[in-house]
Amino acid sequence: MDLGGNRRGVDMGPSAFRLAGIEEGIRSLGLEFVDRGDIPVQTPKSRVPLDPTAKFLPEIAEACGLLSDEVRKALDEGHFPLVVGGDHSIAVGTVAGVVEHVHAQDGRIGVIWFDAHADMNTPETTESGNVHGMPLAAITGSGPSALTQLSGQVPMVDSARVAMIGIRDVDRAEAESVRDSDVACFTMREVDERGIRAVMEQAIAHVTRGTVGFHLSFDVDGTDPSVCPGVGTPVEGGLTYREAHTVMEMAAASGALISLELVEINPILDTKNRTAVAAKDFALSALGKTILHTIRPSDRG
Ligand code: EXY
Ligand code: MN
Ligand code: MN
Ligand code: MN
Repeated sequence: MDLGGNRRGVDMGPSAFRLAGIEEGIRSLGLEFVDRGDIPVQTPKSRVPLDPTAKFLPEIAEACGLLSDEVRKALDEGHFPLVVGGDHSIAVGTVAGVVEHVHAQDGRIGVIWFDAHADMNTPETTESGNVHGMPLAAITGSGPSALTQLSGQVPMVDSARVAMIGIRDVDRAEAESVRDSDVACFTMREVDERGIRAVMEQAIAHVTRGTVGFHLSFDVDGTDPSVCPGVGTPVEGGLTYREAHTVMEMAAASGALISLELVEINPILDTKNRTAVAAKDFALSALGKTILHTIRPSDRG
């Protein structure tokens, strides 16, 4: 879902992901696959947004409401929701659906936010007015009201149970919001210094403390643009292909991954569907495909 927030094209992300072979990949893991189709997104009546501080918010909120119902239904039916965007603003819908399902059993969830960006702007702090820079603020209760009310719970997720990984591009006012929140923010500097395994170990411990599990919101622009070039807001110096797989493999191995979304795949900015193919491979790692399935790690010293 991309309502012209920053670049056209992410609306084709789901098609590119299907073309990348996600169904075959999932079936090759011996898992069932149900394609629940695309969420209809209203085309704005005008390309000029009503509110320049939260562009196309009514259309985004409506689509997130539909997405939330679909995600909750999938979980109620015992399925694992794999959501593909589409703009990162869809995360409000995905998380709302997961929260509604889990709250029905008195549970709480954590969130791992894999991204180059903090996505914690609000209409008051944004420099672009693009809602894809606001979803985590909405999810933790400080974003645009039309989004925070989605699940009827404000905040949907306790910011103390959120961990961001890959952060390297945060706006000035937004950085204050991140600092003032209880979100655990693992920037690329920490990945460089401590390694992705140590960061992911701490992130998983953080988001599973007192929760029934976690949602993984994977913005493909968290990887380096050389890995996923087809994104609307690329930022140099991201995670490598193997580091991204490590994140996914550790999420799978944790046994606490409740749901996954992959967002910001933009085929018109891509070459040879590379970004959707990489996203498909990351998704399969999150669903349990690791090299361990085929060989044992060398335990020789
Ligand atoms: N912080 C910038 C803004 O709010 O416009 C850039 C946000 C990019 C968001 C992409 C989806 O991760
Ligand atoms: Mn976007
Ligand atoms: Mn994002
Ligand atoms: Mn991003």
